[in-house]
Amino acid sequence: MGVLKRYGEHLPISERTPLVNLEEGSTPLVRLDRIGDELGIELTAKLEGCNPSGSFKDRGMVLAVAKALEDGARAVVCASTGNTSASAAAYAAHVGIPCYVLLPSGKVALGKLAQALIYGAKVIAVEGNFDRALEMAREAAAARGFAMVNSVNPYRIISQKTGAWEICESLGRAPDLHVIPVGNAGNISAYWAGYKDFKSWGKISSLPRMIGIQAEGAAPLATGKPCPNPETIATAIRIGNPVSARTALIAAAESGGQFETVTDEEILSAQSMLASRAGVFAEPASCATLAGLVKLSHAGKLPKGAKTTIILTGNGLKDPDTVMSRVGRPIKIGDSMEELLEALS
Ligand code: AN7
Repeated sequence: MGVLKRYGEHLPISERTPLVNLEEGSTPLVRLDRIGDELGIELTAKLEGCNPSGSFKDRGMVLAVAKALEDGARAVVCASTGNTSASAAAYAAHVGIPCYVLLPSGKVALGKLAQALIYGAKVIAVEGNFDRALEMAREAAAARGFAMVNSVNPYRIISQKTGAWEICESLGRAPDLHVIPVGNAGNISAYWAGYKDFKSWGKISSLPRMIGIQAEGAAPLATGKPCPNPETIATAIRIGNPVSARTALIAAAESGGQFETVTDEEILSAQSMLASRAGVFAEPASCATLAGLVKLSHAGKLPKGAKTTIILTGNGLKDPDTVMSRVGRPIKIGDSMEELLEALS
């Protein structure tokens, strides 16, 4: 069941809203016991890479596109570090309206670019970073009367709250620590709002501490300083001027949480750890969460036994390049059993 159906009563939909559905949401919440034991916490991961376009963006995009249709929009437009464009293109294709996406040229993972193109979006590579592309997309939306489907669109954030609701329903409570990668800062804002909803509806009694992880080279919230030239291997979160900075800072402050930075090296090492010790392959931005936990653990700042949920926002298959440049190669053999048995030893 897609999120509009599963959570329709809590979302701003009317009889006139088309119930767009790619069966997004209802993603697995997986226990990662081997890694959790090592860190001394009870660790679960929300596998948002299991969404139809392979990232959490689908949760919000489904409502944004449904509302665009309801409002009679002729097309949708977005700027993106990759996943928003893949998601927008998928939903636009599903409902049959044009999609225009602006990408920072040369800085989008291969799988995401392939997705936007195969779904049939018009893809425009901007010689500039994401922050500039977003400004241009907003102006273009206004100039052409297209629906803007970045997270400046309030429906995106509202519908992304469903992730928090699902976690609470799976755990029967909220986690103690909610750890999430932060780029444009919409998702951390959405999750915090979602947890607060569930508390105000009497469905949970405690709220998690919100821990936002940024890449060291793109960390305006963690450092409190503007970041005009963001740079990180985790291209999804290569963002210097987050649109939802204010609500993200409030989420961390209200919840007793914090922002933390991790280096590209720590991100890649966490990606390997997740894959090889949990069987979970997530894209670099998502792995910033585990990198952050490892860092906090080394600093002795991880409460023993804390129920901790990391949001693995995107599928590892979206970005094979960062993996292939550092893993081993297959062992090449001929077609003899002798060579095979030798290779197996
Ligand atoms: C895998 O696609 O901004 O803090 O344009 O793709 O809500 O921005 C993607 C962001 C984390 C950060 N993990 O979420 C885009 C885009 C992954 C992401 C984030 C993104 P926000």
